[in-house]
Amino acid sequence: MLESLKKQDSVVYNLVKSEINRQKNGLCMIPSENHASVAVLEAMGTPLSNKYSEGYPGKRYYTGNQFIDQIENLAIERAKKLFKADHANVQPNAGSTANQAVYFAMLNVGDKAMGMDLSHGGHLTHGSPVNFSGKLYNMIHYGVEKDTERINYDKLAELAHKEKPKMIISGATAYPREIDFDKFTKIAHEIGAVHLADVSHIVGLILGGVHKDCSSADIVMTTTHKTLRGPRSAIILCKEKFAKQIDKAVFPGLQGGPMEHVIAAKAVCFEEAMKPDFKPYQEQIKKNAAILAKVLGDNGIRIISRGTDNHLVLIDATSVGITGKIGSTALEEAGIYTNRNTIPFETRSPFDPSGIRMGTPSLTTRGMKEGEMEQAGEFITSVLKDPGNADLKKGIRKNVEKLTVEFPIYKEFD
Ligand code: DSN
Repeated sequence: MLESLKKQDSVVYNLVKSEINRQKNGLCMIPSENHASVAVLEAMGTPLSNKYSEGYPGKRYYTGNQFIDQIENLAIERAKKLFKADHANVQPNAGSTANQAVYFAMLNVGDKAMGMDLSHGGHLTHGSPVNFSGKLYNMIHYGVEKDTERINYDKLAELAHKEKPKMIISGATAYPREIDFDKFTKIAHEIGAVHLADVSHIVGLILGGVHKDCSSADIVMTTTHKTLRGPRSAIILCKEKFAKQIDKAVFPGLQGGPMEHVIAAKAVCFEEAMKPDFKPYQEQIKKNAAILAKVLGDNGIRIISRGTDNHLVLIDATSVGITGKIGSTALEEAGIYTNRNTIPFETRSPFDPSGIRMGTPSLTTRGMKEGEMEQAGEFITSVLKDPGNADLKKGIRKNVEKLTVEFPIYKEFD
């Protein structure tokens, strides 16, 4: 693979190759990342990228869409089957644009909606003041309890009944605990609100049956590249009564020509998620995260909410006397990729917060299991306890590389 690129543009080729090697030789532990299959990558690298297809299958504004229509219909049908959904829109380019489309469909500018606070684990698009969601809508926030660092559903219900938002958004990007989507639906419906479940992070776990289901939500949005292990993109699923509004909001409301090469790759990943090996993969992601949390916790690092129910572990780096930035930078130098993150009731700045977020989807894709997670946990602990020690980081980097050799990602790119 990549032979033509190599011949024609060695500058881009060399950079692409360096990135492939970085992924190969390191431990990619950013919980929102994964290694998609070669079939997914191949679908994206096709001449489908050349085609304009504004509109929807059977109702395009351009000719020549007979095969594109079949591809998009296939993606729609597979998404509906996989999620047991009434309706699927597979055109959103990213999670943010998908959430924009849902807001555009369901709310008027200035309307009240409710989402999880960013610093408690929510997403930028769930109402952060620096994001379109916080600028255009009247967003109120729920968070986690100070002692348990978990959502308190009674308090959430109380807030919803008091504020009466038109839409309640569930879902998070840095919440290590299970989310009870049925409780969100019940609370939303009690006040006549719509429940949007943003399941981007945990979608694979839900489909694999190792996380509570989200099908009671009126609208479900998910990115496709995290635990679902597809292309970098998103979809929206909804009850039939919202289908027209959602479709109109995506196109012509927000987007122009859909990226049909990515839609083809989404169709491929939906099929992969229906295969028998998907469930054991998701089970292993969760087991791996639990072991990682245990090793780090046993080594004296404070784990937010004292553990994890999903694919991610959020640690308080200040518990070992450093910041999230110092810790994640030191880990990067040792070949371990994580991200600095705020923790609930954060006292530091988002640029150099207290926390570090890490997860297991990518390592599990490589075939790593409990034993390797124990090793990773020990590597991480040594670096975080002595982040300025260059020799130590060099040594850990060597050990990381040794470990990764046993768990290759893509032989096609070697
Ligand atoms: N930026 C993604 C994450 O890392 O969780 C969410 O959009």
